[in-house]
Amino acid sequence: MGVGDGLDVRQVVVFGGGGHAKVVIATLRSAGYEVLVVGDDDRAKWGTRLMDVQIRAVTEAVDMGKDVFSVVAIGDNRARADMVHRLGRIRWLSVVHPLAFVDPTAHVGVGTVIFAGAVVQPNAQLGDHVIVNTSATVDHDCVLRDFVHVAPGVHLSGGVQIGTGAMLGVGAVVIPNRQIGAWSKIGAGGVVIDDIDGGITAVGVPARATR
Ligand code: JB2
Repeated sequence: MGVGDGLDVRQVVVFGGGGHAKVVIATLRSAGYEVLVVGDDDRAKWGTRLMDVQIRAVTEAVDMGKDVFSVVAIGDNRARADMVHRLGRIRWLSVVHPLAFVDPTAHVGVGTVIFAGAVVQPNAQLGDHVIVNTSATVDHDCVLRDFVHVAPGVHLSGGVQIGTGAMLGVGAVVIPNRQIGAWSKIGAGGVVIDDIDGGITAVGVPARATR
């Protein structure tokens, strides 16, 4: 995780103050972190609280967080990537819920969050700012590039490769060794049995591209 001088390793700033941030905050707390502040662009939320944490403007949260770690907690992959790029040089934290299992041989990138009930098997490689949502499973040798989101209950068989920014909806399933291209979306409950190109939406059983 990279600990610098004067850095408080148990405090975290969260960017994004919606539903996904609630689960990120709960996960951080379960893992023993304290959330200092939430940064959000929505003025209507400034001064309100999320899970008992004050929401402030993003610039203020950046200021408050300069000596601690941060996580971007926005579920939408493009919006999360935009926020990460906008914030620039920040110390990103990755967090694993204590009730998730991540094999020690798996790689977990910075800013990545792994929620309760998730399982990440040997030699899986998770990039930066990935979301492995509640009870999703990522089997051996899977590769998930940066900004991927696998929603609750997704099951990835061994050797699956997911391109940057791709999104798999709730309960989607991918059979072994298939590839899903960057920024594609798989609809909830979709079953992927063929490779999926980048930038498309595929739905159904088996998952097929929508027009
Ligand atoms: O560029 C942006 C952006 N910048 C800041 N796009 C979007 N969509 N939101 C942005 N935000 C802030 O992130 C918004 O001001 C808002 O406070 C928050 C997004 O909150 P919302 O509740 O709309 O979405 P979410 O990402 O927290 O949760 C969604 O994704 C989760 C994975 C929901 O669909 C959840 O149900 C889901 N579990």
